[in-house]
Amino acid sequence: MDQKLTFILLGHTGAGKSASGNTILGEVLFESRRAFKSVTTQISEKSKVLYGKQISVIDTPGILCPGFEDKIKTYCQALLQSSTLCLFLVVIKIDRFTDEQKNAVTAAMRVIGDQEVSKADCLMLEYLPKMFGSYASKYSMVLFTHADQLNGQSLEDVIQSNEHVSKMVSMCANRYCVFDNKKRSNRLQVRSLLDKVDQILRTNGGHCPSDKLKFEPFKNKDGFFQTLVQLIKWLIMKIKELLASVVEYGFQSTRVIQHTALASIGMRRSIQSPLQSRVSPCSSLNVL
Ligand SMILES: Nc1nc2c(ncn2[C@@H]2O[C@H](COP(=O)(O)OP(=O)(O)O)[C@@H](O)[C@H]2O)c(=O)[nH]1
Ligand SMILES: [Mg+2]
Repeated sequence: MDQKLTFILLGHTGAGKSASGNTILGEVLFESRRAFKSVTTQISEKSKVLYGKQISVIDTPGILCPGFEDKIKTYCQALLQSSTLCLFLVVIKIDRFTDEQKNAVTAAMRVIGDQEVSKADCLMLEYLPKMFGSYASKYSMVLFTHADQLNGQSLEDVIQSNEHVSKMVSMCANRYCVFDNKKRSNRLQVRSLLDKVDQILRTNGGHCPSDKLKFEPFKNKDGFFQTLVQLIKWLIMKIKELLASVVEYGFQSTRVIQHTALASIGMRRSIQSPLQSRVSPCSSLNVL
């Protein structure tokens, strides 16, 4: 069986974390109901074998519940230290994106992020890139819930309609999934989530993020070869990471150049008189 995979659900109270945990595992294992305060009051883990994979889901209380952000962060850090392959799902209800939702997403990013930024510093999502560390950008995904409330709108439109949500999605390398938790029996939504996880693992070398190269003194020939294989795998993973960041850098630079070019064309147009703007670019060469 493949390596165990652990999903950690993070987000605001009522976002649909527990319901999504139940959808992933295909049965009601977490308590989920409508309430003003968090129904989930403890961090809890449930596991199951799904499609030949050992899957664990960690459900958390609403991240804005007093004291919970720090508890969840400590829990996640301990989990990462144990070399568990973890994937963070930032759960967002398809709804009006309120300030509270924004703060909950920001808090989730503080939990995932590996840079120390004070809470005061990152009350707004503008600060997210600063704290969104390499781990977070590789092993996190946005999970939208309440797909049944899309009312014919496309999810892409919903994402684009809010700059914070679209920023959030792009920080997760445009990885997102959507669940209708009222249709738990629709396993296609879970298959689609697992497919995206496979993509992440392929891109990031299928390694646990906290995977550190550990060298044991080799006692025999087998030990030597095992270490050699481990070293080669580690090198391949690092090369893939490097290539991925070069591609990402190239993509970002192209976008910046495009934007700058478009902006300068726009500026030139706006300072030209309407008469001038009708003159073809070649005519100015003719004058010269
Ligand atoms: N219609 C609909 N309701 C949902 C969906 N996901 C969750 N809910 C409901 O939203 C409420 C809060 O869900 P819950 O999982 O307890 O949220 P949590 O606080 O984030 O764990 C419950 O009444 C769920 O039945 C969904 O996809 N569609
Ligand atoms: Mg819950």
